[in-house]
Amino acid sequence: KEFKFPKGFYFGGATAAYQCEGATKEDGKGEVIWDKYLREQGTINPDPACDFYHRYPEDLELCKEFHINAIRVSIDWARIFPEGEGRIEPRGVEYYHKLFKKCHEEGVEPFVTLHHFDTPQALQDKGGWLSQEMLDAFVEYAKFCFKEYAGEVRYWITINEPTSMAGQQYVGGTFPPAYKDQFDKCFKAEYNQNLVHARIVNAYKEAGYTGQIGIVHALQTVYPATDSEGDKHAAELKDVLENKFYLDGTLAGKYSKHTLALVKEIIDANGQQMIDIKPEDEKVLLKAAKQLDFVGVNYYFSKFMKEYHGDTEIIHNGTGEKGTDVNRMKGVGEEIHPKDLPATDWDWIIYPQGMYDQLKRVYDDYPLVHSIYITENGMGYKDKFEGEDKIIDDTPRIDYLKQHMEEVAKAIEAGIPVNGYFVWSLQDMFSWTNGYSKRYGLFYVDFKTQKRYAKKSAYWYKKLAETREIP
Ligand code: BGP
Repeated sequence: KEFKFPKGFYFGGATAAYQCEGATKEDGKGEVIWDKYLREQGTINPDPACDFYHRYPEDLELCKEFHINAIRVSIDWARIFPEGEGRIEPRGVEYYHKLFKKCHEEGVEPFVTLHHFDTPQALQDKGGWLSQEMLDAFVEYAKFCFKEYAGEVRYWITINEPTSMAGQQYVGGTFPPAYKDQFDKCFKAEYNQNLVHARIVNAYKEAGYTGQIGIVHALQTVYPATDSEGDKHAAELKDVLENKFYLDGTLAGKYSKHTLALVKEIIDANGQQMIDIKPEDEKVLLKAAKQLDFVGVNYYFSKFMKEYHGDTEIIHNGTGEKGTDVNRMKGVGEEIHPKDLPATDWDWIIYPQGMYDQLKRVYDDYPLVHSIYITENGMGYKDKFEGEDKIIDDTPRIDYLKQHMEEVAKAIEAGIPVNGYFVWSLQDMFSWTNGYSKRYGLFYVDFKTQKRYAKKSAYWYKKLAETREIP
């Protein structure tokens, strides 16, 4: 019998404020870390992106037409608090009211993220995730949004992919302020993100709102390259760095001894200072983990690890020139690319089974978890526009989505409570470290005219959402 996704399952499309809104200087919006960074880099212009700030009605109408019944959007903190705290900008507040209203008019449920990589610059200047002021300001901003948009937003997400944020800010050097090899600061930032997330969840629950609140993690499934003890250990270290420290903190509400031992091993190997774990903080974490309504899983690729003891060397493939990616970390291990596995042009290894394995691990290892959404999954591809009258053929993306959806179906059949799926991304927008040529959308955007064109994958997705069966 054909598998059918359950009734009420969300078939969504995902976006993020800074990647799609454009209008970075409009209506009193404050600066975020990317404004300064991208200006200094001189490569990617965040304006007008796909002009979602003005064109959201059209995109939401497309959602309806294609049976997409949910959308991930994020609030740009600096539209509401231009300095991150204190003064409120009413035009920013009003914009999101209009956006949510339109979502509901079109029957598209908004899943709203409070922080999707766009820290206000004023708070970064005070130390970003490492500063208490930023953490306190984040709680205030969250409380403001809960109250202001109560009744309009039923699904809240505290932070999008804290791991990408901390890892790329302090170790990889590809997110502003672009530090490298600072594993101690990376883990400290992660510790603070877990804690502030927990404070926000607790505040939401204390205030008695009836909606749901969750967090979104970027999870990469990590496998050892061979059966050797060294490779297995490298895989464990990588898993702690990328996944487990967050999963423990937010889903168990407690860091396991094993997790902390591996964190210490990574920090020690780099000659840095182990972070402090405070018992009073763990109380806050546990309280939040018990009340968390859902966890969002962003899954794109898996990693295969080899033992490595040299210095850290990270070369980011941000150009789409296949085979240029290098990632070996001191105290962790080296990523290898198994020859028999396909990869995208940006060297992201395509391994659908990693989706199932990851979902199973989240559900089996973290018993407090009772609801999961796939909050991002998709394929970066160099889509070609061949004329107004031709449908953009993105068959490799359809194959990717189909294979991953099959793994989601397998997970549901195995009793794992997956309640929705969001394609990254709804429409083409820019990619933080890769620019506008790395496209993910179901809808192609001509960035000059801002016209939208449904790709072949959009029609495939429509059929899926209509029939709840994988075409
Ligand atoms: C996630 C982010 C998204 C998005 C996506 C694709 O990490 O939450 O914002 O960008 O990945 O990644 P990239 O744009 O680097 O290809």
